[in-house]
Amino acid sequence: MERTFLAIKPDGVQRKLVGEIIRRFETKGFTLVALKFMNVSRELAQAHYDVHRERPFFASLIDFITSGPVVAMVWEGDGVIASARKLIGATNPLNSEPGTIRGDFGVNTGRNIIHGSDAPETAKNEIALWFKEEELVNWAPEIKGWLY
Ligand code: FUP
Repeated sequence: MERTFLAIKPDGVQRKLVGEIIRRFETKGFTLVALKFMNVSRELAQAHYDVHRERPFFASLIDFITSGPVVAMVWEGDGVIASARKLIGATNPLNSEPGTIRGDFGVNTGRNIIHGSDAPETAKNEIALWFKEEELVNWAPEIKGWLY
């Protein structure tokens, strides 16, 4: 079963959107595999955003993600990587549709509430970067037979 890494960023936490965001993934039908509320070290932030290291916004990206606690999560389900990206909405808030998390709650490209892995390889790497193997909870909700 496919897994993805999601993180509610400091703005999502400060704006009390944690419950609302988790609700969207639960009600869609995905299964929570791991969750922790944590401060992000600069080392972890830099490793997470390594692909953006040469970009002009890299320093502000690191400052932002380390500015307050985040909710790091792993979710599981059929097609969860692409589906989560759809539920999250486009990076540029001008392109994020109403009904998506960014479309409903965000107006700023930098402060865009939530991160979601963009592909299977990234998901695998991000889950391994943020979580230890023993923090991933293997379980199957009883409702699963009604979804898939
Ligand atoms: P996303 O996958 O939608 O989170 O977006 P990216 O991986 O392309 O970008 C990662 C983060 O960099 C975004 F959350 C916001 C930030 N960013 C900027 O601040 N400016 C840009 O021009 C592009 C991205």
